[in-house]
Amino acid sequence: MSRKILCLICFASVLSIALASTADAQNQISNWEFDEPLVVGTEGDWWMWEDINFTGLSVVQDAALSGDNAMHVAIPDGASGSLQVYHSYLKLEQGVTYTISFMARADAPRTITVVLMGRTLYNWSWFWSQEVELTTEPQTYTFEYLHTGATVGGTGNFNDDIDWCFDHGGSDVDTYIDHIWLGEGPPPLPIAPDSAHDPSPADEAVYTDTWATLSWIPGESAVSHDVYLGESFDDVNDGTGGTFQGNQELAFLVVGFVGFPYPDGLVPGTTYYWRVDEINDADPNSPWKGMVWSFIVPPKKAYDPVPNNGVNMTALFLLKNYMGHGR
Ligand SMILES: [Ca+2]
Ligand SMILES: [Ca+2]
Repeated sequence: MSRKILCLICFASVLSIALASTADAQNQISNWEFDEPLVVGTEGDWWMWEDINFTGLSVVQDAALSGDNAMHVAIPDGASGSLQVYHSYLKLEQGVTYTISFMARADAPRTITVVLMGRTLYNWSWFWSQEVELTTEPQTYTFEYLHTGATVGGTGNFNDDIDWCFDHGGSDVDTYIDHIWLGEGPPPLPIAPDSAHDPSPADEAVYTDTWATLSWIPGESAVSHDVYLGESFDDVNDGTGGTFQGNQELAFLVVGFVGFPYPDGLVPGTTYYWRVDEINDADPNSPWKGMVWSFIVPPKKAYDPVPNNGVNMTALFLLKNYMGHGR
């Protein structure tokens, strides 16, 4: 394994973390929905061993997994060394069957290896491991493991405990992971996000037409949607500069067409930013502010001018229905 172990062992001496204490005591993974800030290293439960130029772990919205937040493992393009992301302070009791489950997707198909492992005191034992094929689609992976050996871990001491490891070595494809479960019995169902998600055009898409149907999957509790659109990230993020396009019940908005925002058409060479806040006045948590998404309409010369017929037909269909002009 990595030469950084010694360093981590040093860090470990300052740790004093009790095992999963409060909510979800049945699940040994803390912050397993990533709704709390992700603390990596000595102050938290998440760790990395890496020998590539790794940019880190973060919590992101919009991963379309469970709830509004998930963990993003961002790996620089071209990196191909070892990278292990892991959660420490676990315990495996003799005779217990554990359910091991998580949701994940990747920017492109790739393999990761999931391992329940021990370190120094347990002589680098792999108690359980499974190779998992991730795809671009969110999927839930669930396994069972009967721990027949002696009880291990659960000491709260970094060097004595058991780790859950996501081994990302050998590929630079980013992953998104969420809803991680190690418990006696299955995890609860994933949580539908309250924020708008799955934008179309996709975030940061190159969009070659001058009108578009902006659409999204509504949040679980949404009754209506506040839509913001403009050419400034900050204005859209802040809801300033005339970017508010109104509150609506439909989960799409036609733009770049007469009678809609940007009636003269989207302008080639422009990046457009948009955001959808989900609204339900009966829910005290409303509004659920959305991520700022963007798409770019490229300069005409640089791209094939043939329009995307699929997008056009969809837009036309929606527009006709929306305007009440029949089929
Ligand atoms: Ca989550
Ligand atoms: Ca990458």
